[in-house]
Amino acid sequence: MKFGFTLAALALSLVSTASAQSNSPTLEEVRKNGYLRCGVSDGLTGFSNPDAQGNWSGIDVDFCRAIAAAIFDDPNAVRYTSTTAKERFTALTQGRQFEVLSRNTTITMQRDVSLGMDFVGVTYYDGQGFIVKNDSGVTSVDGLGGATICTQTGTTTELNVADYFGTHGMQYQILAFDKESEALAAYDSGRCDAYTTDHSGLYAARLELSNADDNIILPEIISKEPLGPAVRQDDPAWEDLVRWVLYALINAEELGVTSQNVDSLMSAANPEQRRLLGLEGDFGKSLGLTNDWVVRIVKKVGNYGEVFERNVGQGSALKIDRGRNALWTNGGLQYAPPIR
Ligand SMILES: N[C@@H](CCC(=O)N[C@@H](CS)C(=O)NCC(=O)O)C(=O)O
Repeated sequence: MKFGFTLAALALSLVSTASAQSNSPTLEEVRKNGYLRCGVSDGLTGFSNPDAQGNWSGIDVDFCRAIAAAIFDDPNAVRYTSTTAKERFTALTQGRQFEVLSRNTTITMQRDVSLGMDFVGVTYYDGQGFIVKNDSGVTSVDGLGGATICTQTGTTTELNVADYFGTHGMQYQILAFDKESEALAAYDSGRCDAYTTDHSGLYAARLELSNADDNIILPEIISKEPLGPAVRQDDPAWEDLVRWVLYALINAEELGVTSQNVDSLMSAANPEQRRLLGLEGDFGKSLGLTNDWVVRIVKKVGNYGEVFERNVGQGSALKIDRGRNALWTNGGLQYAPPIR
């Protein structure tokens, strides 16, 4: 009897410790290192871009900051590694250079199924577009027959051009570069008639050109580019953690929880808010975190809407509309399963 009681008391005390024991080797390694390693781009405004002091910002960066906030209560406990479009997947899988790839990466079947990694969800619904010079007189993609088009190696962008021009019986020539800066410089100097990439990337690219106003983004979107973070396939508990950080950001926006009001919601009566904020249930602990994991994320990084507006929306130089990235409750596609 006594032994049984002691065991029960021990079990109870284990359950009530600050954060549950994790069954994720990746989380254990991240904790031991004291920081998350995050694979990002070479520099893409709005997504992952370093300033002159080497401080990174962008949606993709904020996603890693949110994971670090959940684990360490410190969004700055992240080390960033730049990786090219071509090398990003092997850097994650074979190279094990980082625990999360958060680099404007399109989810495709081949990438998900054949490369030893899994995507956790969509951080940004994008599609491919084109930018051309005003004085070319081109106003739609139909006018690009026979054009030379600049883009980047190892991207879906290259493949979509082949599909689109092929199916529309249009001639074209691709000039592909390893780095975005090289592709853009080639377009800027007139070596190419058009530059093509994810539509969001065109907004960023336009700002880098010698005279932004001399260029227009064509109206057509020729592909689906659902962009999302990826992790290695060998640690399902880590994958769950990373996936639920994304869902937490989206759910926080849907439930009206912001960096500004999260403190005042700690006495909320709404059961959905209570579960999100760890006031009820053991959802954080089920991920190997503390139950206030979402409070940590939202306080330090904000909810999905705040992250979007700050980096690519009205609070940024890009001024991209929410469009498809609005919440499903506002006619968009952003939708996260419930915390319950
Ligand atoms: N989403 C596409 C394109 C990704 C891509 O590499 N885009 C370029 C142009 S927006 C880029 O990230 N450039 C910045 C860099 O290479 O660091 C993919 O996953 O293949």
